[in-house]
Amino acid sequence: MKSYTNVKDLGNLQAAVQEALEIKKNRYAYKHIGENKTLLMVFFNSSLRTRLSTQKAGMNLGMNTIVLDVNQGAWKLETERGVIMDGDKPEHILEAIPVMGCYCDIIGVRSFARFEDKQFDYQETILNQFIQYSGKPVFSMEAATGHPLQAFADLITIEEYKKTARPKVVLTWAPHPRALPQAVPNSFADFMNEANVDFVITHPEGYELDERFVRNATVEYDQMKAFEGADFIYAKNWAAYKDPNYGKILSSDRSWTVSNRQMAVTNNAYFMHCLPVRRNMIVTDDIIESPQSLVIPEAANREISAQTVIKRLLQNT
Ligand code: AN0
Ligand code: CP
Repeated sequence: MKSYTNVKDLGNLQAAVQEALEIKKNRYAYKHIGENKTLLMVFFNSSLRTRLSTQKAGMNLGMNTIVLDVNQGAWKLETERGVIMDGDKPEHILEAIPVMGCYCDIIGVRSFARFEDKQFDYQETILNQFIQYSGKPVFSMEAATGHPLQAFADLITIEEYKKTARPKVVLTWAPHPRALPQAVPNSFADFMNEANVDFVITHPEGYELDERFVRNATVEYDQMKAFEGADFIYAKNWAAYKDPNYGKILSSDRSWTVSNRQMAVTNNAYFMHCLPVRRNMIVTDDIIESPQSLVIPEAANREISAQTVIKRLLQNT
């Protein structure tokens, strides 16, 4: 693997999940493959899980890790080519990226959608510049349109907890006070469409995701109907994708907050969320604290998904 930005980079997905489960059984089995190699993690946005789990994954493989928070202590970066740099940004990303590439062997990048320009976001301008100009293998730690380390961890979690060969998995929109990217639902859809699951997406009208991610999933606008018989409920907020509302909040309807009312019609479903989660906006306290909640096992599996990906980048397999 030369870079990791979406599900296709994993090749055979079932084999990747099996490899991850093997790594989970003995996460120090490959502790020499990263010896004298350096992992650089570049954050343009905040993080708790990705920062810790990816650093831990690198350490499990014997790597040295460096973390750069671009907005805290580094020079402010200009990202547009052709700009006369007479403003507040002293450095251009087109120099910064190859410089970063000099000091490491693999680069992880977190760079969220900005919601200023849909094309800039959906062309993955920042992530692709890292791929093009760093000279090193690059992986997404949530970029503008995807969060493939999260979705991989979610699939591993579903594999561990499923009780039937082909479970029903429902991705549901839920309200949130701030506009959030579509990266998590996009990648989740991408992975579920490749997995052996019955996949349903539910959201209010206007929240349709990019059809390149939705593909053959069933879209159901009635949340209660979508939840019927579900084995896994995956909650997430996202802002509108469709024009002319790209990046906007269209609904704050708290009847979409996942509670006992909707969970009652499921097949005693597990509850999933990538975290961080706003309680009583996305999900009630009762549901996230219930024995059916998988939010902590999902977070734990972030170490495993990251380790599987970094191992493949190190070995170029
Ligand atoms: C981010 C998002 O929704 O993309 C990160 C989730 C992993 N969430 C927030 O900014 C709250
Ligand atoms: N789920 C996830 O990526 O969390 P962080 O934003 O804390 O890294």
